[in-house]
Amino acid sequence: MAHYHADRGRGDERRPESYSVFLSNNKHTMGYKIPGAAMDRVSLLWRLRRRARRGTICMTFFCISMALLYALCAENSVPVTDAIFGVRARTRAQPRTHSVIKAMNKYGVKVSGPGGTSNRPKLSGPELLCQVKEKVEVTTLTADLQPFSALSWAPLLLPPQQLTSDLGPYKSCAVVSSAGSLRNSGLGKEIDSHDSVLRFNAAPTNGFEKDVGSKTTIRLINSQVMASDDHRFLSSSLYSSGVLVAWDPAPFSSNLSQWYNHTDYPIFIQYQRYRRLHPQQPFYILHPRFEWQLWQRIQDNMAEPIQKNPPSSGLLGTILMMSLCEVVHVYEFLPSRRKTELCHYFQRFYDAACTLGAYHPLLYEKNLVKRMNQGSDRDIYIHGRVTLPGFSAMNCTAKAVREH
Ligand code: NCC
Repeated sequence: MAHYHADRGRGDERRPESYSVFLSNNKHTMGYKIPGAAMDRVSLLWRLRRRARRGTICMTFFCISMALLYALCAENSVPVTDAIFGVRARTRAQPRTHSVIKAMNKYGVKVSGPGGTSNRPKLSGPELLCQVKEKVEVTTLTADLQPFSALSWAPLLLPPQQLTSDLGPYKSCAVVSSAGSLRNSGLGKEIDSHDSVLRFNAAPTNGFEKDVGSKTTIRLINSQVMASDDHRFLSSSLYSSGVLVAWDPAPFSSNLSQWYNHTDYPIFIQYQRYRRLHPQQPFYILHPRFEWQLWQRIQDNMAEPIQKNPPSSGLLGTILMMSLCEVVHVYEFLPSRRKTELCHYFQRFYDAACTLGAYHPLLYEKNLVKRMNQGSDRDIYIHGRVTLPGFSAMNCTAKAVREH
């Protein structure tokens, strides 16, 4: 047995058979005899010990791998099951990325007004609502505006009237964000019960009716969607019904001619192509003044500098609907108890920045909407529903605002 301990001490990896041979060879030289049954017990014990050792090594390896996997998934906001089953993921916006985006000023934004400091006056909900109503003009491009009036294509293709003259007024409207938290919401019927429903970009209804409904009155699309091949904007049936409204981030202080020559994405080229293919479908383009006036409202009412990029389609669409409707319900813009890092309800793609913002000042937009909300906090928590009054239903006389 002395050999047994000595060998074990050296970490001998001999198989049990060779170990028995080793013992049986030695039993004569060592001058004592190990009985057959005892030898079997020793060899069995050895086998069990070796198996246990292998098991421990495997378990350690497995634990280290799982710990690494969990750490990686946590870092990238990807559920571990999705990582194992190979779901497409994307890195969330890291705080450092966030501050880099905040420092960027691609559109030449000139900061003015009381915003960005903590000593600014904090407005009440009704004051905020009235400020937005008074200072944000929801306008769209018309054929009579410079430089369009001088362009051969524009009088034929751009609408002669403002969107707010052609559409509405509606009694009740729904704005359906594209958030992943709409999944399993069962809000479809409630959303469809509104007179008018606004959706965004490539958000589908087919296959998601139970959660997001099927009615689409207006679709607000950014110029990136119009330009990217992935979205097949010119041919996909997703865009071919309802009213289309497009927007593109313009330089902060540019006039329409400067923007026309320096759009972020080729919005005007795509617009002309689409209008020729679908001449009957109403299609408007937001005046860029709208996006920056709204940006100014956000910045003026925040205690810190916000991203110098236009608001997201979500807030643009919400304010657009406030100019057309008596009451507006916005779904899952302020996340409910279903809050998730799933970016969109229609894609298995995880990115916290979709909800919190990176490029867009989304967090601040949500703060503004939370302060303007006239519904209960419970409505937000349970249903992800915000209630906003339409501009036509607001009484913004100084007395009315004071008394609220
Ligand atoms: O993702 P997006 O937005 O199309 O979503 C529409 C609006 O819903 C709100 N939203 C969305 C997801 C989420 N988890 N929480 C939310 O609150 C937002 O208000 C959002 O505006 C956009 O604003 O146009 C945006 O578009 C996408 C993208 O261009 C389109 O989806 C087409 O692929 C932008 N994503 C990227 O550029 C990668 C996104 O930043 C903003």
